[in-house]
Amino acid sequence: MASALECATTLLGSVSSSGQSSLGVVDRLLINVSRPVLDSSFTTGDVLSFTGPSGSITATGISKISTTQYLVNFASQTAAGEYALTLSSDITKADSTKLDQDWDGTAGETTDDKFHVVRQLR
Ligand SMILES: [Ca+2]
Repeated sequence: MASALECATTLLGSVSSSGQSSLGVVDRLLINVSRPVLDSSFTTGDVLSFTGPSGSITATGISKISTTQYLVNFASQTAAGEYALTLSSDITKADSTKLDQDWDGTAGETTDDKFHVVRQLR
């Protein structure tokens, strides 16, 4: 039984050496998972699709910040518009269960439990 959001995201911009964000430039997506993720279970292979206004974007790496926070890294994007990310339900949590994005109690369903999100860059 799931009651909490499994994943949520935020688009993050580049941070310069002075610590300032450059507006209109993004190169990372922050993924917040509601429960800890098993080490090494979240990889670029779990990024099923990632597209922006200029087309397909390649995830260059996954960085672990904590067991519930990961960054999807990609080449800097500046185009305003929609960015859509789909993650595989194969991402495994520390309790060995997979994602249950539709909260039906059955984890890891190939279609129903994919994580899909659209974020706007303005
Ligand atoms: Ca499910």
